[in-house]
Formats: sequence, C-alpha cells, structure tokens
Amino acid sequence: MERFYWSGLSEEMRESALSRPAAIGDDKLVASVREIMAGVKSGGDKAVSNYTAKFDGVKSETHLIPAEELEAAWEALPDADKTAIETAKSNIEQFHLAQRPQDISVKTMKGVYCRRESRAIGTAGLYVPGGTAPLVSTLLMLAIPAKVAGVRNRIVVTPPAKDGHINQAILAAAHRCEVTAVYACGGAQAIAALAYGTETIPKCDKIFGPGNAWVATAKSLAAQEPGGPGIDLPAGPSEAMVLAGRKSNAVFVASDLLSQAEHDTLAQVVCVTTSPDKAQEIEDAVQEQLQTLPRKEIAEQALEYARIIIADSRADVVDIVNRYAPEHLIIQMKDPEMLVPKIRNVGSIFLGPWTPEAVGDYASGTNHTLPTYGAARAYSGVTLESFIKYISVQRLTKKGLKNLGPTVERLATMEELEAHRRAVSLRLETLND
Ligand code: HSO
Ligand code: ZN
Repeated sequence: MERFYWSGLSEEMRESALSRPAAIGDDKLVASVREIMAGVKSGGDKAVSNYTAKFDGVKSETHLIPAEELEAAWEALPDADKTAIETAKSNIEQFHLAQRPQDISVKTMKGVYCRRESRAIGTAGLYVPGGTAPLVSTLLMLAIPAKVAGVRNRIVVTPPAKDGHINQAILAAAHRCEVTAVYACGGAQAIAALAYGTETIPKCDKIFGPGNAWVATAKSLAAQEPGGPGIDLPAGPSEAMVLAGRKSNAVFVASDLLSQAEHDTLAQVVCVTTSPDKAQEIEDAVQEQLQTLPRKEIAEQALEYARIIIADSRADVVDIVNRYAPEHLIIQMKDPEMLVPKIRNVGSIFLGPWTPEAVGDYASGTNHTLPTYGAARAYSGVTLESFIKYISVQRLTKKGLKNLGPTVERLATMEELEAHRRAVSLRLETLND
C-alpha cells in the first residue's frame, strides 16, 4: 500500500493521494459503447445475441429465462442458502419499508392548496453483475425495494457464464423476490436493450444497478438521450475507506480492506490512521490475509492502488473522508458515533469493530448499491425513493385565486407573458362581476 503523511503533502499531492484508479468516460470506451448501443437500437434481440456471442462467448437466440427455471432453481437451493436469503430479504424489506414516503399537503395561503403524492415508476431494469463473482446480493438489493415501492415490471438482466448458464442462486433469488422476468445478457448490450427495448426485452423507465466501466458508461449514455431512461447513480468499481485508531484491531481493519479489494482489480481501498505504528501493523495483516484468499490475484492487483494515509488529527481524518467521498466508510476509531455528524460525503457508514462492511453488502438491511468515484458528493445510494417519483397537485378555491391572482398577474407582467396574465385576469374579472 502506498503510504502518505497528510500534513506534509502539498494540495496537489493531496489530490493525487486521493485519486481513483479506474478511468470511466475514457474516449475509446465511450466510442465502443456508443457503437454497441446503436447496434442494439437498430438490431434488437439479434444484435444482443451477437454481442453476447462476441463478449461472453455464449451463443443463444433467446435471452428470456423461463419462469419454471427460476422456480426450479429456488427448489434446488440448499436449505442453508434459502435461510440466508430469507434472513437478508426480511432485513432489506424492513429497512426499505420504513422509507415509504408520506404524502404532503400544505395550505400555502387561504384557499390555495398544494400537495405532493408519490407514484412508483412503471418499469425498472435491474442490472445484476455476473462475471468473476455473480452477485446474488445485488439482485436482493434491487428487486426487493422495487417490489416494496410498487414497481409493476421488475426486469432483471444478468450476463451468462461461458457455458451459457446463469448462476443458480441468482435465479433462485429472482424467483423468491418475484421479479417479472430474467434475461441472460449483460454488459453495454444489456443496458441498451433495457434503454430501447427489443422484441422480447421491455423498454425501461429507469435502469438500476452496479457494473463495470462498460455498464456504467452505457447507463450514462442512455440517460443523456432525449427521452432516455433515468438511471439510479454512477456505480462503478467498488471502494472502501477504513479509519483506524491507535487501538483498532489491525486484523479486522485488514479484513475490511481486503473484502473490497477482492471485488475487482480496479477496486480501491484506502486506510486512514492517526497512528504510524498501526499503519505498519495493518499492512502486515493485509499481506498475511492476502496469501490465503482464493481471489488473491484480483485483490493483489487492486492493492496496487491502495493507499494508507497517516493523519495528525481527527479533524484531518474528517477532511480526508469528505474530499474522497468514499462509497463505504468503516470507522474503527474511538467514539465512532461522534464522527458521523461531521461526515458529509459518503455512500454508507459502518461503525465500530463489530460492523464489518460485509454485513451491509449482504444482509443488515441497508442497500449496497452506492455511489462510487466521488459521486457521493452529489448522490445517495439506492433507496426506496429511487423507485418512486413525486408529483405535485394543486387546487385553488375562488377565494384562493382572489388572494393569489394579483401576485401572478404582476409576475407575468414582469416576464411580459401576456397570455399567462390573462389566464388569471379573465377569471378574476368573472369573480368581480
Ligand atoms: N461491496 C459491493 C457489494 C457486494 N459485496 C456484493 C459483496 N457482494 C459494492 O457495494
Ligand atoms: Zn462487497
């Protein structure tokens, strides 16, 4: 892990100490993704099949997985796996159910009534990554809130493995979470299919889920098109920042750093500590645990971008967190709760030694679809509200228009929009008769 002493760094060096490895938005990548998307837009299912053959090495005419296959996958799942899915599902459901929005109704003036009501979006496209680690938990994190929010069509896409199959646990969880349909396709072509619709894959109103640079780029390009779908947030390669105090358990800290590093060669882990001795202890623990990890090679590559930053004070620690805006923040320092109010930019926070980041990834109840790459400065992670839109409704009584009308007439005159003024004046005249 590259080591930095924060107080000795210039502004420029601080920026570079907190820079990210992955290059989203790279010109060549954008051009390739654009081409794939145009291909799917004009070629539909056939184009999706061609790209699936090209990129995933899987030949198949159809992508829809029959509902019976989903049910069979659930039935065949070992009981212990079923129980784990049920427990995670129950916790995720509880936390997202509690997020149901309240309608708002306000009388802003006598006779002027304004309300806000919520509506679920109609069709949600849910991207579940496959690749080296098929993420059954991502299916839970997207499908459960979509259902709780009342989204009618919950469409899952997920890339097939080289043998053409989809991970059985993903299919089983899809059945248990009652998704509308699962399609075996991934990458930019799957996002394009959700954005434009094909003969078999429905066009979606909003696309959700994390993915590699191709998926993230396709999502943002789709969202930029006129009439294109909404997207949840820019979620790229995973990242974690761990804050370690003088007395923190180096083994625990190392395990959290590695649990992010094993995701992706482009994942980034950063440890911030106020203790140089602890920094060494943590680095040693990382090396020791790394040796026995089945995904050692991936984690090792990710560790090339890993940083360990030594800060002089808790105030500097907070400054580092807010500058970096990590997807996950694990606080293993004294009085972790005291730091929370000072932290502005982060996806999700994990407090104390008994809250490994992995609990939020799977089953505590919070959502693991979180903003990466500093997007936590402007975005929240997926919540129930991500699946909901708000509409406003207003009603004025005669008295209300008498009260408010002159204000609107005046403002319309200021903007020189005569038709607007008249829409009020004509009515007020009838009231004066
Ligand atoms: N840490 C990942 C989520 C995940 N981890 C899924 C394990 N499975 C991104 O937040
Ligand atoms: Zn994870």
